[in-house]
Amino acid sequence: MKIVNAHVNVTSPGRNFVTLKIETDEGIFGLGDGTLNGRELSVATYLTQHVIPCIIGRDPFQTEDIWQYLYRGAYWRRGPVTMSAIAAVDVALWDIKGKALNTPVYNLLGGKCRESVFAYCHATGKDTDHALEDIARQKELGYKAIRVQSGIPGLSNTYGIPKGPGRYEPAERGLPSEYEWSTEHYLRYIPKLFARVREAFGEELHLLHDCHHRLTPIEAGRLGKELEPFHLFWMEDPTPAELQEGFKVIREHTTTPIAVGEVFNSIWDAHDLISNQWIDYLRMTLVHGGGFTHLKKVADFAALYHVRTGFHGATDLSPVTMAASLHFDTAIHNFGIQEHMPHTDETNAVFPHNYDFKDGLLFPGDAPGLGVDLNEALAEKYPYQRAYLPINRKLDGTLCDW
Ligand code: EZ4
Ligand code: CO
Repeated sequence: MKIVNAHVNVTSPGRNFVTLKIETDEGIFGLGDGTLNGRELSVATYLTQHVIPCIIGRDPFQTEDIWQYLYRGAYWRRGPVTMSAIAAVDVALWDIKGKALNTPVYNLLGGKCRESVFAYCHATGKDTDHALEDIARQKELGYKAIRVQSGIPGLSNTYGIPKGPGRYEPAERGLPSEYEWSTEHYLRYIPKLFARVREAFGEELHLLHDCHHRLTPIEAGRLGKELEPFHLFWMEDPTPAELQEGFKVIREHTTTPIAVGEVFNSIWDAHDLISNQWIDYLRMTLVHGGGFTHLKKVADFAALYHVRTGFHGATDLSPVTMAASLHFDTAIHNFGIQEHMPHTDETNAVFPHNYDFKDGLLFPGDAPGLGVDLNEALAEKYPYQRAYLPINRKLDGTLCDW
């Protein structure tokens, strides 16, 4: 089998998505996601101008060699644009393999380690009462694990908290808006929030929390320690991870489990975090982490150190990545949990898929390949629109970490 054609689709059914479609001489095609929030067109151009011409004529079954060719052959290694582009190719090739062999991709990765994928969702509110109401709503939908975020008293707006009614989407159209941040206000409030949550919902519900990289290691240590009585499933992205040994400081101060890595794109972002056992869950995901071929190696390495996966699953990862993630989650031994932020109806119509949600669990479906398609005629009705994540400033105007 040979790759005969490939093209990039950019569409915006509510938010932007970049999808690579690879076609073969046997009429089988595969899909890969290359969406990079706020930098979508750079991946689209990288693929169209620099990658697609190099893969035409190759055997789509050679996923390892093509991965190495794109990673080592480019000279410039790593980085979110490069690794998202490589991921788009890699995931599309595994989709082709599955379809050619008439089997779901999870069977190619190791087969079923479990029947379903444990998922967590988001509950948010502008204050504690509204957060509690949203938790109740999410529980009704069947979720047994819920990430809880809330507006912070004293701050007029906070990232992750919807400004109005309707479905929340982190990327906002137009140029980046600006939000407020104060670590002092935040650290005073969050332990009280979780005390109220446990009081209202008891011990059984799994609770998660995302710090969005805003704390220093010692501040994260303090927060983790104060949250210990509430037994969180994890505390996410406590501090930016460029300095991996920063997590040693956090670890020395708290037993609250730590998750990090939604912005990672290579094992070299996580090597020290994993091998020193400074984290419990790795959030690096297929689309930004080089696809199945790289993530499988990363997950196997993490398994040696008792680190489990907790893939990023926000709406900026397309249904192609959600499908791919569910195959991966199903097939690896050290799966931990999968983030689930459902896409809009418009997005689901552009990407018809076989995966399913029921009672807090996700199911990859049994269709050959990934089990996800792209309705290109419908996608055309939603042209790209500039959109960015907001930026965050401290009350004195200093720009925050993300
Ligand atoms: O900020 O997906 O854990 N989930 C998150 C998300 C991210 C967005 C950024 O692209 O932190 O809300
Ligand atoms: Co996060």
